[in-house]
Amino acid sequence: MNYTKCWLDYKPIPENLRRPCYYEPVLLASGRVAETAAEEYCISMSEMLDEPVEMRRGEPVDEPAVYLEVEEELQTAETDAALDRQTFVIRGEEDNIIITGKSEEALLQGVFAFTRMVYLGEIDEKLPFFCTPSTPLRMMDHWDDMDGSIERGYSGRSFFYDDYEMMYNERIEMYARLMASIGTNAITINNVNVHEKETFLITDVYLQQVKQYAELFARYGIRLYTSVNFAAPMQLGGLTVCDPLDPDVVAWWEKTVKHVYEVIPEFGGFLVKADSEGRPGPFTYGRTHADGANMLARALAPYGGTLVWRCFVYNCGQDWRDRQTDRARAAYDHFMELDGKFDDNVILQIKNGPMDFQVREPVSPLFGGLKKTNMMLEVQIAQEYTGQQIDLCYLIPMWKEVLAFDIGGDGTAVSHVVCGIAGVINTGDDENWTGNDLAAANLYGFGRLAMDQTLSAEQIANEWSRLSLSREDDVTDTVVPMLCGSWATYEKYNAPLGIGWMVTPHTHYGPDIDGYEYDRWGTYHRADLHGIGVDRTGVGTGYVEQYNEPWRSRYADQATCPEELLLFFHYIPYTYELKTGKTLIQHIYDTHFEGVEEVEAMKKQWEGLEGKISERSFACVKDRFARQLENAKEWRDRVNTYFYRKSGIDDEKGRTIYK
Ligand code: GCW
Repeated sequence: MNYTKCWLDYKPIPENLRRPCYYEPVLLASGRVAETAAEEYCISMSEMLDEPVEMRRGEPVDEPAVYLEVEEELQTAETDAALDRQTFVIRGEEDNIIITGKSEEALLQGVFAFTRMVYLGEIDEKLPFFCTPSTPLRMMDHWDDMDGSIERGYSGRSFFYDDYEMMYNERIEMYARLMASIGTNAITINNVNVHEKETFLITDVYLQQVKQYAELFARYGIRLYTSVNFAAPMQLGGLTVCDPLDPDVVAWWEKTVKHVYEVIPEFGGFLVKADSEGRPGPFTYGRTHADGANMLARALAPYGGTLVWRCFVYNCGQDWRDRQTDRARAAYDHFMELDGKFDDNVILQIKNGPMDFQVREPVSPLFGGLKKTNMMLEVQIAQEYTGQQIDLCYLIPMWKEVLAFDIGGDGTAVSHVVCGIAGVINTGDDENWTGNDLAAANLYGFGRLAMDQTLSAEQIANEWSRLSLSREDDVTDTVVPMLCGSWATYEKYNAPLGIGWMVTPHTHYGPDIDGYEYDRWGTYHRADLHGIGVDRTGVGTGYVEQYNEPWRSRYADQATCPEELLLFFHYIPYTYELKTGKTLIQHIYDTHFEGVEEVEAMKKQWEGLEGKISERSFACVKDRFARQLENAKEWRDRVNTYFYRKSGIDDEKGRTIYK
């Protein structure tokens, strides 16, 4: 086996955590997913109890037992039907434990929750345990291409594809288990940039292999989606247009979708990137994104399919001289006027921020604007701009901030307005799945947070560390604070105060302060000899006006704008005094020196774990920290030198800045 089991690598548990009932599981339900629940129970408990555990079926027994059951009539207070079906309960009854799901899928989630609690020694404290997931749709988006590469992948090659073939092996099965164990219920198996060969995924060229994946995923309660090429009718169907209102185009999609469902009745639906970064879309024909999305949604609707449509639509051919066009405005400007025009089975997938997965961005105002449209949040588990799984950057605190953000300005948080969360996944065929072992905490945490948004970032880090690295307190005590502080550290040595970018063009790892400054991507910092930042107030690009109050006014005023976003919203002189009493330039110098010191400290702490965790994990992360330190130094020195040269202002503390 050339891959690890991540957080499912259960070891024997101490005697005091064992109960007689664990040895006698009884399945009182039937069906494909219920069988998976039984299987998962036996795999995990056999490892924990260090002896084979076998499932009984059908009848209650006299001895203490763990019962796995499905009760469709289970009473809950949930009003959302999709969520209600996903509810499970784990409770003790005399010497028995009963895991009840409202559906087979919910039972499976109950079993994963139960085995985790057993391993973590939480049964006494947590039972009875009721769970209705925080959001109904919890999706992983793969940016895997069929040649075997992964766009923005930092942990090897695709384990789905090699040289335009779909692979099927034990690793794919392990993958399905890992995904289900953290609550995933939808997976998009190919990149949103759908290239030539991938366009055929929904045709007989690949459908039998896609079906194999779909059936595997279905056993784990997961629905399979594919990204589709909006121009497929032209590429595959020989049509001259892909105009969403053209009857031949409509008919082509209807026929294609019908066939997909004939082969794969449980197919989830499509994910679409249209009119974005060179992808085809409805704009070519003067149609709206609602026209495009609804056309596909109507083809899917008869079969219960869902159409997920991305809002990452902006002008990527901008002139840097143009100060009025603002990429940050684009999603809102394109989609607000379409509110209420999308069919019920369309979900708009909106990136957390208005730009592109930077280390710090405000929350996308679209979440506070759209009122009559289904929305889901898109975050990037893959660390494209946050260290590429070389640097440690635990993103759960960021995602929690986004979900909790009062986007309505009236107490309506992002979490209240979305019906799902999608994560651009960070896996590849590396032995440890995620390149850096610690990057798996983001994958695990994404799933856990999507299931239960009441969990804190610390709780999730703690669970992950104990499940994946070691149950010993000294490991947890080192790893949890390290994870939880790593986003702040990364931010310190990167682009300052929300301005973003400053990365090496195209690869996006390492600093290049002006790398995108004169480019076409709309990502400018506008630094000159006096100051830096983009004026997005009413006198600037007007972006602030997309927010509800109080944010609009708060962001518009330098005095009330949260300082971590100051340069995102304002052009600020280097001598401007921040709330800490430091000038902006001194803040830039200080944070960049501190960032490197913090990486040095993490590296040292990690080295103290030698012998306490697996040698493989230890060596992997040790190597990553060494590379992170190099990267952090490069950021520090380039950023500090750049701003020294622009401003001519010395560091108050006289530290080394290369002049
Ligand atoms: O962040 C950018 C990436 C592209 C990606 C795009 C998107 C899949 O650099 O690689 O394309 O976002 O989200 O569509």
